[in-house]
Amino acid sequence: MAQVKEYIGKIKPDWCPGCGDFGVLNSLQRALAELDIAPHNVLVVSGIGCSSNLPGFIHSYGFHGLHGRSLPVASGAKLGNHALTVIATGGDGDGYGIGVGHFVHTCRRNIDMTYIVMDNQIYGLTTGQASPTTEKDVRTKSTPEGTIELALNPVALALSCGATYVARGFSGDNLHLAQLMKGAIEHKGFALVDVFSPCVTYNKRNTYPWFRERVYKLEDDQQYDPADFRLAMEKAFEWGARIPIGLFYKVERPTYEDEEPALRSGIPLAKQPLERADLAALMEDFI
Ligand SMILES: Cc1ncc(C[n+]2csc(CCOP(=O)(O)OP(=O)(O)O)c2C)c(N)n1
Ligand code: SF4
Repeated sequence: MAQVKEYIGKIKPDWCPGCGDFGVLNSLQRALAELDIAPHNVLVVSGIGCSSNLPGFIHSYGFHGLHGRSLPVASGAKLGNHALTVIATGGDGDGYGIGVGHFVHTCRRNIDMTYIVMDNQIYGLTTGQASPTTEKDVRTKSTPEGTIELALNPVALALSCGATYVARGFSGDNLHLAQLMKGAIEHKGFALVDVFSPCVTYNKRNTYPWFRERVYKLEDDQQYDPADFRLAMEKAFEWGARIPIGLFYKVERPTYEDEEPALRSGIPLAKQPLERADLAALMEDFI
């Protein structure tokens, strides 16, 4: 097994002291070390936000792109070299707001990669506006009289769009979160790990104590079956005095890479010889 220190980047995180994203970074480093995936075989891709700075703090390949665009970049990289372990990271504003269209389509494509969303229910980087997961009626800088819109439900959305591994963790429980991430990375297909990752500076509602009072682990109920789609959907909507974390759903289904003709040989595109496509035959077929 590799050492966690092998995945520590040269740049120290500049997150506010106590930010939940520290726990997410530590859990990801632990998961990669336990899986013994060498840093040069890992690519971490993000958009924009406090959370999206994560690729700069981990020792691996990294790409810090545009707001909301981590998933198309990650998908392109994965299809270009599907031997890589590709992990997209970011915030709830990045992934469930501006990037939500990409999220929907990446779920249904079932590309074999992991998406970790540091869900702090606020825009942190831009100093405290409401995000898609801010609960209804919550007052923020951009909603001084309370949010009018309903909060988006990331777990239910991922389930309904075809994601094949859907989990939720809490950055106040790093060991549990690391296990969920390990499962996501090992899973063959698109995996979402939504993480309650408190913004200690701008979200004074969804704090560590607020979550500690409410979260419970799905796996503590031995009857819970992560292969049961309906049950997963039911649990996705449980929110209030008790909020479930853990593995909601896991199913095996062919990945995009399995079904893409150009990858049938199993050889990554990046390593295939360049050949001219037979355009005449294609035109004959379609025009
Ligand atoms: C196209 C575009 N629109 C808006 C912004 C401004 N912006 C930067 S980060 C951000 C939201 C960050 O929130 P989130 O993704 O939840 O990440 P956090 O900072 O909370 O980790 C916004 C609106 C931008 N950079 N680009
Ligand atoms: S503003 Fe919030 S999300 Fe951003 S680093 Fe500080 S605590 Fe974390």
